[in-house]
Amino acid sequence: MNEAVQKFMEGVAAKNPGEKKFLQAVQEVAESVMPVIEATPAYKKAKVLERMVEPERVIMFRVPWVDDKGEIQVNRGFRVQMNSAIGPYKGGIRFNNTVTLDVIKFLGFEQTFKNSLTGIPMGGGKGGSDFDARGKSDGEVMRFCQAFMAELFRHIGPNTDVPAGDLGVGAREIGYMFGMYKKLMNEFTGVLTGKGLAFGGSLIRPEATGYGVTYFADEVLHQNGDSLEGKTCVISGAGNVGLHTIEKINALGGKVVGMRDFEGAVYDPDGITPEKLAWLKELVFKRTMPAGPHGGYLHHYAEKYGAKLMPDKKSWAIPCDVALPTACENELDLNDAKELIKNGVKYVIEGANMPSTNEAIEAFQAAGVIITPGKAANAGGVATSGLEMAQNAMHLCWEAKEVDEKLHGIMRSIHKNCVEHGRDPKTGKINYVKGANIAGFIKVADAMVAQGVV
Ligand code: 2IT
Repeated sequence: MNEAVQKFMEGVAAKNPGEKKFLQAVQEVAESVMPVIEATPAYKKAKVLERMVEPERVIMFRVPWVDDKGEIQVNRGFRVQMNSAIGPYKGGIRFNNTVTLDVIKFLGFEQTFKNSLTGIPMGGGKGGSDFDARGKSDGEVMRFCQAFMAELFRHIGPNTDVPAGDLGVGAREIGYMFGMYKKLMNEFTGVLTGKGLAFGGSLIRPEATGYGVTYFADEVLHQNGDSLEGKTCVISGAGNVGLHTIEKINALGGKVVGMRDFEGAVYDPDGITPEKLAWLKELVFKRTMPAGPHGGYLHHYAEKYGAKLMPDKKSWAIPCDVALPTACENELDLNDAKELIKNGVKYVIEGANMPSTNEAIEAFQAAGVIITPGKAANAGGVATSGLEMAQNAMHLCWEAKEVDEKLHGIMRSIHKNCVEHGRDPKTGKINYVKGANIAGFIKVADAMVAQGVV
């Protein structure tokens, strides 16, 4: 770590004790942007990075609700409004038992740079709760969402802060939260994205993150004179991002042979074909349908299609050309990186937020493996949320083709931006981590300088 970064990180660590994930996210960005700050007196004088690591506002609240047995449950709610320099706060809501203030702060920090990269005017924010929908009835999920919104509604709005989904928050949860917001405010506005199509949602929003990840992968491979055609790919989380990534990889001629859920990995050397994927989507998405528990888990897939079940294994044990982490932060550590490198991986395209540890990133880069960060590669989700906001503001709906083309164009432009800011002038090699951080940073920093000390 260079001296300026080290000094800066000591200050951030002292102010945010124990917030390991937030510090990890900040360090990765600080290492990339410190040289830019040192070379730009206006950024240095305005203390842009010192301000960026301090959320504009943190809201933490009690969420009491009554379960099916009549017992009172108490969860904790969060909304971190990180940075509004370039637009209203924008970012998802995560419902998962791993959610803490540290997690929401790291996600809000990442979101600020990601949203900047999309080119759409959106600031950074993130929210969530330690509530976990697994094992809860539909009525319980609804009552929890209503209780969560009964506090959150006073802090958000279509021009203030526009939440969306993340882990554990899909169409069902967004619907219940939107209903409560509308009731409390007596106002029908695009205050959330990822809404149902019948009430202001955008076509392609459910598919957008996974499609965007694949469009980005396609650009990266082309930049290297390569293509997805015939490539062996492995994802991790088989959720909304993962399943739509498989769909688009199939469409572009690649083959996905591995994925995982919390029970372990599944290896299907023949590939998850469009037919198998259709069945798998039913299995996974039925789990979050209203009216009771349905659906199943990956072991059902393994049983049905004769794939190899690898209990307690990560998908990184499966040999591949392209690895696409699509689950959650720090799901790919140094040991996983070593195994992937040993097995000949060429590209790591991050579909999740901060899935690789900083040590894993260093190992990939040292081995000449191209790694592209989530804040660039998975930005298609929030970009399409931005397109949903635009449609809501105009009170109209675009056709799927139009949204998809816009998404594709945005992913191309993010890639171009990463290449421009990540290319080493001496070797010509592209460091996508550096490129994404610098490109995302400059826009926010310029806006902060222009707006004075606020
Ligand atoms: O991590 C992300 O970019 C999201 N969860 C989507 C955020 C959004 O506002 O669509």
